[in-house]
Amino acid sequence: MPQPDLILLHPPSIYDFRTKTILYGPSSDLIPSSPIFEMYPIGFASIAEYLERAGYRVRIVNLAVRMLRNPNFDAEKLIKSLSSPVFGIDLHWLLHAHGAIEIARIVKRHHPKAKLVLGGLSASYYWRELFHYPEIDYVLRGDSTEEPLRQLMECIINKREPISVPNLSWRDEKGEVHENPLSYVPNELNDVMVRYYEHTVKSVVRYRDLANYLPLQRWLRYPITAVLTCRGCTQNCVICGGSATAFRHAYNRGLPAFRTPEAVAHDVRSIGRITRGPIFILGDIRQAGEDYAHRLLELLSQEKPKNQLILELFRPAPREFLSKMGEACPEFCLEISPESHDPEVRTACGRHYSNEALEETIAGALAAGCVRVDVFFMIGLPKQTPKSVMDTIDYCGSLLDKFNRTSPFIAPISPFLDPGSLAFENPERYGYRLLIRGLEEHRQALVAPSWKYTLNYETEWMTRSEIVASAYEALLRLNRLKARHGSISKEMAEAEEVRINTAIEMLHRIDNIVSSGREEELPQIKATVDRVNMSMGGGKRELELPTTSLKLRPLTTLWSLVRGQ
Ligand code: B12
Ligand code: SF4
Repeated sequence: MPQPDLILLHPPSIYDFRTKTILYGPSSDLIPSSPIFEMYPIGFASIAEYLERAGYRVRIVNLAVRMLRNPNFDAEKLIKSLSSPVFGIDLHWLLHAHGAIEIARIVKRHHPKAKLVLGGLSASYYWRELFHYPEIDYVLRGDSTEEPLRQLMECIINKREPISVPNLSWRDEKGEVHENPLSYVPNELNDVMVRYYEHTVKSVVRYRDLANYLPLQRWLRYPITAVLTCRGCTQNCVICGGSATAFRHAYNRGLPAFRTPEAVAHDVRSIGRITRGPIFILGDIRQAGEDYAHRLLELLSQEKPKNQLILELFRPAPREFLSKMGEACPEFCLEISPESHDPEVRTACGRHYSNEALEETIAGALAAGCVRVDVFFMIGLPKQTPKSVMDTIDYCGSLLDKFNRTSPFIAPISPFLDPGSLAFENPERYGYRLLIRGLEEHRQALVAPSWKYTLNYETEWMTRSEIVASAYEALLRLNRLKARHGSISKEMAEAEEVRINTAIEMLHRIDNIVSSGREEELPQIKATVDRVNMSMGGGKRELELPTTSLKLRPLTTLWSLVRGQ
């Protein structure tokens, strides 16, 4: 097997999750990942494809998936066996802060001469603090690192100081840290994310290595994929670290950069060659304007993908537009996030629309053939009290009364309020109290025994304990509501009730252990805590769309498809 020039490693959220007793809570209940957050950033695939086009060999190793799939898998042994002049680790999501640094230490222990680069939004935000860890040689900042990384590779291989590599912070031979300007922020994305899905399949075949490329533990059973429409965002949701303001201030992006409708449609086509699983087109397709959205829908209707498409709306849409969605993507699924039933709370979050507009959109989507509208609410918002959370659940009941094929979901903002978000940067202004700010503090918080102690915030209206208690109460009530409406089966509702009640019991046990300082008792409850952590919650189960039996094409067929293009 050829030696790679760069190995990209995706860490588990917490490195030693298999030995520690930690109650993770519902943070990953509404995404396909487990609480170990094993999904690697899509940017890995884009970086790999771009660098290979420039003549470098790049390999992806998803350590988190390997560790989840096999309890005896020895991550350190694998890292030791790897050979490459450069290793990259993502610290895109802050909740990988523990795993990323521990993996960095292991890499340097076994490969002291290799160079180590970190990247991703959280690495960009915390780059200065990252240099407190002596293992880290480079941090590549910003949302677009393909070209800067190519330049850095060239410098490393030719043993040149990377003084002119944009977006790079680096440590020189004497240990001094330098900050190059964050100047590479492209407005066009035509040269990146080109055929990167095909490229990923090619790498799987070349390295005979499906295990390390899997984006999720359960991916072979439920091969959901995502297609990005842009980098950045037009919206300003107060709690989001990927908002327009966060991108401007923390990542130097003035305006979002959009992929062309043709590139997005191409991704849908190439994914269709690989799998029949659902495809999530990320971001409201109207962000770049109505013309863009109509062009994309036109291309999708020509494409006639066999995969079910999941589309997203950031705000309500008129019936005419929803009908176009239905014509272009028959049996599509729609996602919208009003955050709260209370328009005052919604407005405080930075979303400005009424419940009437929301309901008119749901009705329009269902009339247009949408098979399911998923409506997402959150806990831990500005102006939101515990009572307001329960009122949101009552509102979910009224949505279920009014509409078939509509699924409301609720989750707490957890474990972290995003760094870079308006609320994180100006907590008092939005009614937040930040309990943790720095990178090392977040790393330590991640290994606290329950998510109550990991939460990095509370609000003027809810303490940390109230956020946790409201979350479990809301989940219990919503589960019962759905069972009463027949939108989930009796068995599913019963299993979820048991799961939530066990989680509450474990939360109280952990509180007692912590308050009495008897941490040595934590291992006694590990088996139960792990069962709660790893059992699939009702929300995740419900969000899974039914898939046809042939979900993933055999690798040999995939290879010929990729080569034959
Ligand atoms: C798409 C998306 C998702 C997708 C992820 C798809 C994927 N596999 O990447 C889904 C819906 C699954 C998702 C889930 C989550 N997300 Co999200 N997501 C986004 C979103 C909307 C866009 C991200 C994007 O477009 N990236 C563009 C692609 C091309 O680039 P990229 O993957 O980021 O990689 C580039 C750079 O980051 C960098 N890079 C990344 N890694 C590395 C590594 C190295 C070595 C180098 C050099 C460079 C580098 O270079 C890449 C190429 O240029 C942003 C919001 C926003 N407007 O940006 C939130 C956002 C990134 N997500 C966020 C969060 C919190 C989450 C969750 C933790 C939420 C949760 N509790 O469930 C989970 C984590 C999932 C997991 N790991 O298992 C926060 C992150 C805040 C923070 N700093 O921690 C954001 C900012 C906003 C938000 N709240 O949604 N998310
Ligand atoms: S949460 Fe709001 S600001 Fe963040 S990516 Fe979604 S729409 Fe944009």
